[in-house]
Amino acid sequence: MSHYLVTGGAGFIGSAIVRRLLQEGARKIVVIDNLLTGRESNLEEVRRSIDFQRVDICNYEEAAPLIRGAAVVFHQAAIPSVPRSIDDPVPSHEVNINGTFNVLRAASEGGAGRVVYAASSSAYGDTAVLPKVETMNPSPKSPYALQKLVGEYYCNVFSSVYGLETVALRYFNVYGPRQDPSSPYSGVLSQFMKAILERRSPTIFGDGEQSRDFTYVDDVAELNLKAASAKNVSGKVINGGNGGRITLNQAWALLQRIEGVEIPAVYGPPRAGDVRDSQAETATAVRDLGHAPKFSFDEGMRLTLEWYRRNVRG
Ligand code: UD2
Repeated sequence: MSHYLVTGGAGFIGSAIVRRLLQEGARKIVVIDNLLTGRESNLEEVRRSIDFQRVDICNYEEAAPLIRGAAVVFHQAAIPSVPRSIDDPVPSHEVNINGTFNVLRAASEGGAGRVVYAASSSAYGDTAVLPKVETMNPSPKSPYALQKLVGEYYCNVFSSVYGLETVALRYFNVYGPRQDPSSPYSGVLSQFMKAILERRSPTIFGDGEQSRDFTYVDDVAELNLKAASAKNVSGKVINGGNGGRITLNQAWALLQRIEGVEIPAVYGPPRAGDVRDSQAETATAVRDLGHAPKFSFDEGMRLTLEWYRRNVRG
């Protein structure tokens, strides 16, 4: 029986894909994760329904046999974070470029059915126009953005040259339950959630008027499943966003309103490599994948905050 393979399946997004696959009745799911940023606890209640392998995608010899023959490979393993890639570019280069190459090579040589790749909206950089459309020229501003873009190009080349089915989904600032708030490189909303529950000020880099198209993790998991089965999409790049645009000041204001507290943010210097504004054009996902996000920002934030309240110690 052919299987689903999720690289980075113990991570925040990968584990959401694993859960969604199980809901759909998937029988055989193999998870590859080196547990650098992923955690086995993210898979706690589904652990016995999957085959978890602590393997690094940079180790081709170990990863390739697991990828061989997969019906679909959901390639989520990565070292994320723009500032992390600036502070320490070598590991993210290794994993995001060479690791992705390994996954594509193993999928191609091993006859896998399709690779769905976690690309990033950071590839756009600062565009003159919003929302950002897939036909715009990429303009990466950080090592991370460039690495993720190289992965997209590799997907496209593996599709056209080797006939491997690939789809690249450009995620737009994914947030939700299980996003790890503990590192300075963690996604901003996870850090905001922790700060509000601890009743302390978050740090906002810049004036807080930069905006993001925050996308709820369950919508991204659903998008992945649609991309796994859609027809005539091989080699394509498709935005995985919500279609809206929220400033950091608005996001922090919403959390204060929900909690009924007033805690001013602390403002610091803007971050190197940051994109100013980000918003997805979602028409391609609707047209090619039949996907439209379900979670409004307000709903996603409330669900996420409840999860952090129950699961993250202040
Ligand atoms: C980028 C990508 C996103 C995803 C992510 C993975 C863009 C627009 N988005 O997210 O799609 O690939 O990388 O890491 O490129 N900030 C604060 N305080 C904090 C932390 C962050 O103000 O404590 C600011 C930060 O300066 C930025 C915004 O919040 O302006 C979002 O930062 P982030 O690290 O959550 O995500 P971002 O946009 O780099």
